[in-house]
Amino acid sequence: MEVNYAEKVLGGSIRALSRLISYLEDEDEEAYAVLEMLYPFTGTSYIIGITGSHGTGKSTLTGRLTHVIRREGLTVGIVAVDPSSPFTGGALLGDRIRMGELSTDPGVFIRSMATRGSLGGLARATRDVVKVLDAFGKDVIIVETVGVGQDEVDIVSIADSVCLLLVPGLGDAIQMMKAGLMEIADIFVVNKADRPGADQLNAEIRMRIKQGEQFKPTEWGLPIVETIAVDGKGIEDLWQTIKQHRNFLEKSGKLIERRQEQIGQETLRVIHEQLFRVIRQRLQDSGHLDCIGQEVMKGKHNPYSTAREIIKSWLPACPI
Ligand SMILES: Nc1nc2c(ncn2[C@@H]2O[C@H](COP(=O)(O)OP(=O)(O)O)[C@@H](O)[C@H]2O)c(=O)[nH]1
Ligand SMILES: [Mg+2]
Repeated sequence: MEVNYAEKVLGGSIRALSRLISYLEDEDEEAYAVLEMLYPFTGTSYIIGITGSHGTGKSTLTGRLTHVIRREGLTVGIVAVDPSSPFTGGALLGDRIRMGELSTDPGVFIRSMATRGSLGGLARATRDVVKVLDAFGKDVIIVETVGVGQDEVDIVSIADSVCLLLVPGLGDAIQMMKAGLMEIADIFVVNKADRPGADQLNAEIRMRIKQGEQFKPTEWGLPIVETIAVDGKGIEDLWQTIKQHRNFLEKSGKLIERRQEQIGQETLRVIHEQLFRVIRQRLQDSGHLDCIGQEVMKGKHNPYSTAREIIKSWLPACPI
């Protein structure tokens, strides 16, 4: 990476932007240095999380929402995360086709991301790409992610407003409650409202919100928006609701609070990643890693005591 990517990205080069993102996806050390240079230029984008089970209409809705936002003259960055789709998988292609008309709009930048090699790699890459798009100057960034099961992308740690999509007839609400996902929503979206059962789902969510309030009172009313994403119905409503949420966060000081918390968590994650990387490297280089198994098999140690000793040798002050 001999050219100055930071300067080019800040200058509006889409080519440099795409390349930098690829380097970040590959966990390139130099790309991280560029990210650091870009950091002072971040913080101005508004970040929307669109989450929900597979097939609930997230991509369709993201496309429609982008159209509505573009009509106001705002620029949009889209990061579509699908851990289940391989690099060239069908879902990726599907997203591209559905969002096809948007891809010719210079005010829209779309990036689809799939599973990366290392554990947590996708989560890190997603956050990094959002930061780069922020520095690039996108007014709004939409992150689409499957929020069910072992999803490694924690959308709450990325987004300012989280929209949770539910659809009638799937028993989805129950599933979401079990997964603790209802708690992360700022806005509930009942998509596929053209299907039977939308009213029932609406009532279920309302009940759930009421129950939740007993434990955690919230000043934000947790609105429910009904949409038919395929027809573009309710999307304008959704955008207005997102703007109201933004307004609420800004006026109450909660936007700053939320972002400060995210920065704290992000710093912890970087410490975790870097410490792990350094220790792994040293253990591999010194050949120590190969010996650990032998030692444990001989009955001298166990992985827990070994880990403790290693950490202690690195951080003598560490109380473990
Ligand atoms: N009937 C109906 N189908 C929809 C609606 N929104 C999306 N779909 C369809 O649901 C399927 C999955 O949509 P997609 O956007 O790929 O969902 P994702 O997996 O959550 O991104 C597609 O066939 C869409 O055309 C809707 O409001 N009503
Ligand atoms: Mg999708």
